[in-house]
Amino acid sequence: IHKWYHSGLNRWHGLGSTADFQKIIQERCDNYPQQIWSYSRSRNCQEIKQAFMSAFISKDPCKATKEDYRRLIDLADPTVPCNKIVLWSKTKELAREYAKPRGLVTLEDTLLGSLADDLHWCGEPGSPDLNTWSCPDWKKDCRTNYLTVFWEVLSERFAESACGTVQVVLDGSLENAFNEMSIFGRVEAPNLKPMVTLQAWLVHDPGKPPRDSCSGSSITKLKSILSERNVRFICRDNLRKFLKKRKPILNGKYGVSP
Ligand code: AVW
Repeated sequence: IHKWYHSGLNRWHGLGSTADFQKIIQERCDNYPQQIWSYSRSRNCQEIKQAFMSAFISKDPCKATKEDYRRLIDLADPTVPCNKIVLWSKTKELAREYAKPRGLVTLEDTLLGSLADDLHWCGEPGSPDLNTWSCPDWKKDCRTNYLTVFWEVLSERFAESACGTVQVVLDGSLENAFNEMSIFGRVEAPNLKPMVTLQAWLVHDPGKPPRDSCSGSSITKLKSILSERNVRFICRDNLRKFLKKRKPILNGKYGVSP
């Protein structure tokens, strides 16, 4: 039995904090593109980094609250012009490839989204350090972990702030392209303002048969959640065809086959 086992730092089932977390946050903040500062109010990177760290350092990693991130979010609230937001669920890479050449914005393009993109973090009660051994897993440990709560609060603000037409890229190769347990399903869709239009794009993995479509039951569920909120809904089944016309080269899972 190793020393780290006894320290308890390895007790969680999720990945540990990303090495050099603070340094990465600082660098990403300093290098965040000037021309899109308008998507967030502040650019005091020192202050933002400190607010980020103090949200979770020394705290129980399973007791994250929205309140913990309030100061951080207030420092760099995501604000995006109408008609430019692209949401996603299980389709991050494709959504970004769709958004980028069109000047559209995913959460990862806003300041806080870009700082935290693909990073992991958690602290340990009574310690000034990050736990680099392990962090709580959503399923196996606790839902109120700092990573999950961060994406929830940020996504909530992002969706609330949206105006005009909002787009969402969903994976039609899954049984349920719309999943009520996802952040899109439980946080973003239910926080869209009345009178917003949501345009869903279903994407089908070229190697797999389509399993869900605009007329499938998961999309019907999404439609009913939205109609209760007076959000208009449009659904299209073929994002890949649309992408092919405008941008033929795509890499990765959703790539266009030769
Ligand atoms: P998912 P969701 N970097 O693919 O609908 C790292 O099922 O739940 O999609 N982790 C992230 C990031 C990121 N940039 N963004 C979200 N996560 C976490 C935010 C989060 O815990 C965007 F606006 C999420 O549950 C999308 O419209 C999971 O990774 C929406 O949330 C991805 O699960 C995608 O969330």
